[in-house]
Amino acid sequence: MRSILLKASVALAAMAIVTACSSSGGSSSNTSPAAAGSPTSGAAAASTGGGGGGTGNVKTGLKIAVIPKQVNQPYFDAAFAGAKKACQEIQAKCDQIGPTQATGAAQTQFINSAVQQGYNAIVISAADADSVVPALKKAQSSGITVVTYDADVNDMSARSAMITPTTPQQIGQYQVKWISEAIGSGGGEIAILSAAANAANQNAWIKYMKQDLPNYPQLKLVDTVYGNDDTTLSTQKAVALMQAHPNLKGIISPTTVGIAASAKYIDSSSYKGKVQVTGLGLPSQMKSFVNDGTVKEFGLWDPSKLGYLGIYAAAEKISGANLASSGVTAGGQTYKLDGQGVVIVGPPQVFNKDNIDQFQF
Ligand code: RAM
Repeated sequence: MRSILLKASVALAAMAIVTACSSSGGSSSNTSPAAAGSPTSGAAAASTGGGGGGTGNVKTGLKIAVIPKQVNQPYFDAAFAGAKKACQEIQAKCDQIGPTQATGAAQTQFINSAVQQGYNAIVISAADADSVVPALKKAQSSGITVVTYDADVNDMSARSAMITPTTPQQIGQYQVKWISEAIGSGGGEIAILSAAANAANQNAWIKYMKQDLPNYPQLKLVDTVYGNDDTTLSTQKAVALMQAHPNLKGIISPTTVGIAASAKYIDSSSYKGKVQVTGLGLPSQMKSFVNDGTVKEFGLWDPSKLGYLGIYAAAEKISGANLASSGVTAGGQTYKLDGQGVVIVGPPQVFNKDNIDQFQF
């Protein structure tokens, strides 16, 4: 594993130092400003055993289904790489199964089939915060442990824990700050291009963006549209935004699919330099747009950590842990659950011209 220490100075968190890993699915260590739910080291080291894989406290031989919002999506493939690493460590069989369209209805079929196929656990990023709940509850009543990662369900009784990358408030506020910096002091109209209208993660971030916008009186939010994490639809929505709002100065897209689609379109259009784009993206997909100046700054986290912790949370629960009191122990760290069963992995990472080439995911 090759590690590179990178500094990202940001206004909201004084300094975040992230160790970026080049190996697929590698877990990276992370020192972050103290925050609720952030990892603590300690007893964890004893229980995550070394050597022959597996951990002292976790059953081996488990069968775990990882259900992303959609398959063939680089963000979720990166998350699954982390899941696979955890599964190797605990000697579990781990499969990524899921739909090509990010909808709750399509995911429900995969939840039901995971139940029929005898998986011990489902680790899921909910494409729709409500519609997958009945199937997840049915899975739980058949004895299957459910953990959400990346995007939660609205009914917390439908899962044992939720692995979230960073606090929704922080990630909402960062995105407003990035678009403000990209547009400059003159400000102007901005719009949001999101994923699905009922995606809990994007909706939480948008809520906090809206709460923060009064701190930027020079910015005016004129529209919020949904590209459903579909590249074609996201591109169409971005184009429609610019046509409907000729004075638009910026797009915030809090989804790796939407930001890449918007940046790609703007890069080769007359909007380049006129409409700024920021949000949440994968460095591997955004590199060329940052290096040619279409995108100045955006952010994310290491998706592999979500998969890695999701597997450990599920395996520890199955092995008898009370996650609410013990937390989730993975990679030599123990992560506490908050009152809603949510584990916060760490701070976001900001990407710009100075550092983007050094990230591999
Ligand atoms: C997309 C998905 C995912 C989200 C990222 C930022 O890949 O919507 O749920 O967390 O963007």
